[in-house]
Amino acid sequence: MQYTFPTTIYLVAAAAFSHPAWSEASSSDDAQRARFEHVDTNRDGSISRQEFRDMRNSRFGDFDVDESGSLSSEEFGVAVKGTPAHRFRGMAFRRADQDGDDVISQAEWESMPLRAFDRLDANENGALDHAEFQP
Ligand SMILES: [Ca+2]
Ligand SMILES: [Ca+2]
Ligand SMILES: [Ca+2]
Repeated sequence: MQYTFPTTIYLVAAAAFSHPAWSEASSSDDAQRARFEHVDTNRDGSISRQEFRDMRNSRFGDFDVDESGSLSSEEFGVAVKGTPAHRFRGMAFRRADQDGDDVISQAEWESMPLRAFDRLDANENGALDHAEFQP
């Protein structure tokens, strides 16, 4: 099953961008700039790997709708709804659930690979500029 793992986890990570909180983002430059500045917490004009990770980690609470401290398969399904990952949500869930207790803990969520960052970092300098950050 290894062959589908990277793509699936990337899709799951990318799903973090499609949360309704940002869904009103139009294609306007202002909306794009606002998204970028939301993630660029130290305002240095680039998004570091850590800033990207912090952004993704902060989404956990949004997806944990029953505030149980973990994501059920249903919550995970909602988190990836409307994204290509939804089709593979069962496998993606089992991959992320490292200890096999049928929920995704915050630690498990935060340990998922940052494949979305790696894909967006076109020049591989470990940071995303405005052109690279196009969620
Ligand atoms: Ca920054
Ligand atoms: Ca939950
Ligand atoms: Ca688990």
